[in-house]
Amino acid sequence: FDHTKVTVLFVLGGPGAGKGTQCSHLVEDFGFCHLSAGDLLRAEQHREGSKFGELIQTCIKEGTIVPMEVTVKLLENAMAAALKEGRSGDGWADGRGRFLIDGFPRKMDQAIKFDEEVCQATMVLFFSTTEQVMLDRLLERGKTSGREDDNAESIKKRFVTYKETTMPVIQHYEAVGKVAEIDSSPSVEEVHQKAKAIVEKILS
Ligand code: UP5
Ligand code: MG
Repeated sequence: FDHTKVTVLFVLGGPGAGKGTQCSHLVEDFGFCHLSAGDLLRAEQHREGSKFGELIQTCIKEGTIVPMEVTVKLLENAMAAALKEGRSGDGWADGRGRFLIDGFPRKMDQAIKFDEEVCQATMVLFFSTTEQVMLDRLLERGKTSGREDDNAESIKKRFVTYKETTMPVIQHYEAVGKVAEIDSSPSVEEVHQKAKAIVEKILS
């Protein structure tokens, strides 16, 4: 696809910060195509014939990062498919699209590869809150989510990876003025209103 015709916002934040929830609202507001790297990996994990099923399962349970080639390819394919099938955001046509890429890049090598091979993101929406808030949300969700990583042991490991590996990515984008930080501790609706105002500005 024509990489100059797409607008990409990365959506980052710790495990359970509310990335997916806020993305759904922003899709309604602005007609983004929402792609969650974690969701794409989980779909690939369960796809019949996938070579990566076991690898992905282990990484997700251990809270480590799946090798970037796998994730970047899945994202690129999903973007291409969305553009081709006209799912690249409401009212978008002729190869244009706007994407919310959720939970990615969470390691520096992914950021560099995506920059070079796919396109440069316009901004990073950074949903931040405390570990306690994230823990409470994930344990609550874990009662019904069926996610293999929504348990106390995996959550602890996800927090470590987030701090050691993903925070440097956020700092990298901060240094080039591309981070909009949003406190995601308040209610879903409050966070949504703040996020909406920020995205309005970015797109204008
Ligand atoms: N909730 C949300 N907002 C709330 C609010 N304001 N007030 C009260 N409750 C709120 O929300 C989590 C829960 O909190 C929900 O129950 C929600 O209702 C409630 P959600 O919106 O799902 O949060 P999100 O930030 O999306 O949490 P998620 O668990 O999806 O984040 P992770 O970043 O941990 O998970 P992801 O799916 O992105 O990645 C999973 C794993 O995949 C990673 O650990 C890694 O192993 C692997 N991965 C890679 O290897 N590479 C990648 O590039 C990406 C992922
Ligand atoms: Mg999510």
